[in-house]
Amino acid sequence: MNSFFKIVLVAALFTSLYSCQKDDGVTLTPDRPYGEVFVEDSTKIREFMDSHYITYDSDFNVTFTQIPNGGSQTPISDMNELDTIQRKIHDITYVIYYLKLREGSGENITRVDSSFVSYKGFTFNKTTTDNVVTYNQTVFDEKQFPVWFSLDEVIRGWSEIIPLFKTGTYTSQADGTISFDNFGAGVMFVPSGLAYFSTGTLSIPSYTPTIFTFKLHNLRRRDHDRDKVLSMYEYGNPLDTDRFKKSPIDTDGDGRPDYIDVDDDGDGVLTKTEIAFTYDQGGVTKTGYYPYHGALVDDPSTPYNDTFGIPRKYTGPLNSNNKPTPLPVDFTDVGRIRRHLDNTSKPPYE
Ligand SMILES: [Ca+2]
Ligand SMILES: [Ca+2]
Ligand SMILES: [Ca+2]
Ligand SMILES: [Ca+2]
Repeated sequence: MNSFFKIVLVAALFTSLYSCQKDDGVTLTPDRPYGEVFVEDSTKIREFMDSHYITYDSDFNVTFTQIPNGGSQTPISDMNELDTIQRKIHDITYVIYYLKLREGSGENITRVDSSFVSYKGFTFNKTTTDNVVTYNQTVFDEKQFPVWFSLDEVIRGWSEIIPLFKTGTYTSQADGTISFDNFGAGVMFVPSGLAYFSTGTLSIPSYTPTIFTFKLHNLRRRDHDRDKVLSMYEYGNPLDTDRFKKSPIDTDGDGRPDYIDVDDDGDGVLTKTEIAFTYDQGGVTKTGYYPYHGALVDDPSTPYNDTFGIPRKYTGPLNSNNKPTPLPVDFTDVGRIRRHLDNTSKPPYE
């Protein structure tokens, strides 16, 4: 992960810990209310968008320039590419502005994947002298060459905005370098409550909104708990397109969401055991794992059926012995509930 974000995260953790200590003789200023700071940040962000325009080159390197007196440039606030999302966090509804300069032609990234991004982050400061308003921009971090970091480990503004974009394409050049194209590219205007808030950093004052330009070059799906089910499928019901706006599901209610729980249904059997199957390969018994979704067509070169995904949970009606009546195992219905997410299922399943 990018060291900058790591440092910021660690700093945020320490701050929240220390702010709870009242009896060590140190007087600490309590954090300001999130709602009050958000109103203040929103005003600053809107003033910036009203007074600046952007230009960018073919590689989506963006420049922000203050509109001169009488200038006819289109302010950011009037751009067609400007959009907002709303998120209920900290008991208030945040409105986050962002520019979708290009969505990207590749895969959708989720907030539990790793992203390969280049970016630039800056703060801005407005001063008024003799009725003349001047803005200073201060770049606090920049990566011209992409770096990896996981979207569940960075500031909240990133976790919310980056998944609105897609990756692009890349081609290897003869000299060993890789060129990226058609990637998602944008700008986000992050209220401090979804970034560094009271903590700030060495170069970002407390309660200061930040602006990031970014390009999403590539992604890597993660399996946080290594239970053989990708985190993007464990976060919530994949049929629910809004699932990443909600809290992650916790099937067994032990306080540990499924994507970081090795035994999702809490039945004492590891998820990776529950989704394992064995097959014969040249007289040798091997172990495979059902993918969340099976393949569309069976690959004849593999000794197992590739169209199988994680089977349906065991849910027959109770028989006279109070045991579930066996049902045919279903590996393909997209609406099926996966057995590793079912806290009533017990092995054996079939
Ligand atoms: Ca997993
Ligand atoms: Ca759990
Ligand atoms: Ca899990
Ligand atoms: Ca289990």
